Order: sequence, then C-alpha cells, then structure tokens
Amino acid sequence: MSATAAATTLWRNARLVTLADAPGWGLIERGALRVRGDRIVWVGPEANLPADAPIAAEHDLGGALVTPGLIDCHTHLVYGGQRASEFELRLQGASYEDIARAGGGIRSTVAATRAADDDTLFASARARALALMSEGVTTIEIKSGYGLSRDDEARCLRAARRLGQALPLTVRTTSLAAHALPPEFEGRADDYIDAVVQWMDGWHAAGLVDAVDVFCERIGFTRAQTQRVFDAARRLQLPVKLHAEQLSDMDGAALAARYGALSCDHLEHLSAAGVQAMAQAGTVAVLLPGAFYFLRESKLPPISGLREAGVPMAVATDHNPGSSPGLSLILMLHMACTLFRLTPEEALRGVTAHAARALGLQASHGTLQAGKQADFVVWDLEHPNELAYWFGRNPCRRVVRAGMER
Ligand code: DI6
Ligand code: FE
Repeated sequence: MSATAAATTLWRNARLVTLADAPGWGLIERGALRVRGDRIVWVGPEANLPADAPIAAEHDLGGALVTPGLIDCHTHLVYGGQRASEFELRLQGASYEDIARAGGGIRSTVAATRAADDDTLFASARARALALMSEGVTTIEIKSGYGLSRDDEARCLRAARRLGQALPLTVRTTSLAAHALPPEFEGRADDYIDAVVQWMDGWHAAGLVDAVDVFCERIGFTRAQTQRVFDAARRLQLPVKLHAEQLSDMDGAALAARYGALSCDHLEHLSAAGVQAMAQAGTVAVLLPGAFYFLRESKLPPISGLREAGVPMAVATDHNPGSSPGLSLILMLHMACTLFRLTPEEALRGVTAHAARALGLQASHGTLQAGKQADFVVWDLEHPNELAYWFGRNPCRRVVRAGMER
C-alpha cells in the first residue's frame, strides 16, 4: 500500500504521561497516540479513538509507559580532549577557580579544540550525542565556547549543526563565545567582547546561531560586558540565555531577565530579587546538578523560592569536560531530586516541557499533545516516578523521534 498524506501510525495500549497540564503527570491509562508524518495528531484514551482516518501501521505497546522525548537544554558537547588530570588536581585540593586563574580549565580545552580537525570534533561530539540519545533524548542544545576565535567558534557551531543533520536528533545551537578570555586577548577583555560582537554577524548570517549565551562570573565576564553581547543579540533578534550566579552572585539573572532571556542557568547563588526578576520575565531556571555535584558545591540553588514564585525549572546535563563530564540526563533527573529536592514530577517536567521552553520550543516540543512533534520514549517502567528513582540503569526501550522509530 502506498502511503497517503492522510495515513497515520497508531501507537496504542500505552500508559501515557502527557504532562499536558501542570501540575500532574497527565496520565492516560490505555492511551493511544496517532502520528501523521512528524506530528502527533491525536492523543487520548484508546476507547475514544476516532474511527475516521486510515491507519498505515499499528504498534501495540503492551501497557508500557510512554513519556515525551527527553530534552537536554544545556550542553557544551563540542570540544577537543578531556580534563581528567584537572579532576586529579581538584582531588588534591585545588579549586575550579584556582585552576582557571592559573590558565588551565576552559583555556586548556580551548587549546585542544583549536588543535582538533573538524572531523575529530564531529566524531567525538557524535559519540557523546549517541550516549545521550540511548536514554531517550530527542532534542539537545549545544553551546560553542571552546573555539573563542571567529573561525574556531564557527567550526564548533558547524559541528553542532552537522550532528542535527547526521543523527535523528533535534539540535539547537547557542553561541557562547563569551565563555572565557582566549590567551591572545589576555588583559583585554573589552577588546575581546568588541570582537565577539563583530563576529556574531557572520555566524548569524551563516545560519549557525539559534541563541546567545554568556558566562557572567568573576572568572568569566562582567555585567557590562554581558550587556554588550546581549545588545548585539537583540540587534540580530536572537534570544539570550545566561550562565548566571554559578560561583557568585553577580546579579546576572536580573540583567538577563531585562532582555527577556529564555533561561538563566546554574543559579546556586541566585538572590530573592533575581528570582522575582525571572518570574516577571517568564525566564526558565535551568538547574545543573551534575556541575553542582562534580564541583562539590555546597550552596544550593533557591529551589523553594523559584517554586513559590512560579519560575519554571528545567534540568540539564551541562555536559562539558571541566565541571560536568556526565552523559546521562536520567541521572541528572535523579540528582535534581536527591540533591535539589525537586519532586519526581518537577524533575520530569524539567527534562521535557520546561526544557522545551528554555529553548523557545514550547509550541512544538516537550509534551504529548496534538500538534506537537512526535517525539516520545517507551520505557521499561510502570510509573513515571521511577525515572527519578533508579540510577545507573537505562530503562529506555524504544524511541520515536519526529514520527520515526530510531
Ligand atoms: N560553567 C560551567 O560549569 C562550564 N562553563 C561554564 O560557564 C564549565 C566549562 C569548563 O570548565 O570547561
Ligand atoms: Fe554550562
């Protein structure tokens, strides 16, 4: 039979976790999903299935749990080398900031990234993307930030775009050229920001940038420098995000909120005023328990303040070679509960609906609803709270992304 435009695929006999309306899991027992092309066209209890459209294929899921595809909304996936020896230094007592100030840290990854050719950068990032995908990740954000020159940043962004073409995975790119000061600009941070602002036009014109981010920190860039990068993004009509209040309170979140930021990320040192500014702007708080854990931080992000103010909370891996070399979004979901005391439902929303919002994709991704992209995961689990409960186990059984089984 030739596929007609109206032919749909039916996924039935599933326990659907739709996350359609907050709060709650949006559970549908004996649920069904109808998929046409890359879209969900109908979701509901099987008993209510309309009998009109032809069904091209039918899958009986045997009562299995189905959630939206997972979204890792903060990664630094493209880089050269690794930093295990820096981890050893930290085990001997050096701090992350000490190492960065001594010229190690991000700068050592910049050297390794510049030295790697395009295919090596792509191959290492591809292997990491496959690891994330094996646990049901269907969308990821990838930041640049280890090239720190016009051409090396472009190479990293191109590798990210290439991943989205080569793999059954939605990739959103973020320019994080303002991640650290490259050695050739030593002592000239404002000149570097001038250069970044100029380079951004070219990266944007080449279609390489979906959003713009800055590391606003004592060892990163000041608020004034952040603002100049955000002004450039605004001129190009690009949305902004911010690495904010990770190691100290720079009042960066309130600044980002004034630019209508999609998200502020890390936030361990976020103030009450920062929480309010984010709530008013509708900015998502992206929590990164992997970095908190790996850097052995003790100051917790103000979770109850964010919750009370109604700030949507997302959870991501922050995968990077220095502060979070982990490649399991499900482990982050678990750690968001154990370390940050999110509820299992908040944590699942954090890697689906709220992660979509942190990428500006809330209209098309993150829940099981008619009209959204058909991205979903079939799990070897009975209840969605088990996603937060098990750790070191991969219960992902099947993945459908954009209507196609991977
Ligand atoms: N905050 C982080 O945790 C990562 N970048 C950032 O701005 C760390 C990046 C690295 O150490 O390589
Ligand atoms: Fe990060």
